[in-house]
Amino acid sequence: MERTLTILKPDCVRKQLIGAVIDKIERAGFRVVAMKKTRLTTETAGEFYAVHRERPFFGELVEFMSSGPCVPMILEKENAVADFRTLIGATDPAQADEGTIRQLYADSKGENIIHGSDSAENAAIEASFFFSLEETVRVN
Ligand code: FUP
Repeated sequence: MERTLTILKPDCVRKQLIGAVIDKIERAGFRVVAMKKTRLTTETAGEFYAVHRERPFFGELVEFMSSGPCVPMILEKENAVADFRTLIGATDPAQADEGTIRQLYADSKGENIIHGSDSAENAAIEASFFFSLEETVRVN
C-alpha cells in the first residue's frame, strides 16, 4: 500500500465539486485515510509550494491557494502516487487526457481543481503539513 496527498483546491470548493471529485477518487479505488476542510494563508501556501518560489507564477499560485477554503486528504492505494497523477491529468487541463479530473472540471493551468503529490517521499512531507501523526493513523 502507498499513500499520496491531495488537495481539493479553492476553485473546487467554490464550484461545489467536492462530492463529485471525491466520488471519482473513491471509484478509482483510493481509500480516504484523512480529510479536513481548512484555509491556507499566503504564508502557509508559500511554504507548501516553496519549490516554486522562483517561478514567475508563484505570486498568483499563493494568492489562489489562499483565496478560500480547500480540502486536503491523505489517500491510500497500491501505486497511489502514480495512479493518482494519472487520475487527475496534466497540470494544464487543456493538455489533460479525456475523463481525468482536471480535464472534466478545471478552467486553467493556474486554477486546476486538485493537487497530487509527485513522489511517495513528498506525499509524506505534504501529509505532515496538514495532518498530525494521530490523524494519519489508518482507522478504516
Ligand atoms: P502539478 O504537479 O501538476 O500540480 O504541477 P506543478 O507542481 O508543476 O505546479 C503546481 C501548481 O503551480 C499547479 F497546480 C498550478 C501552478 N502552475 C501555474 O500556475 N503555472 C504553471 O505554468 C505551472 C504550474
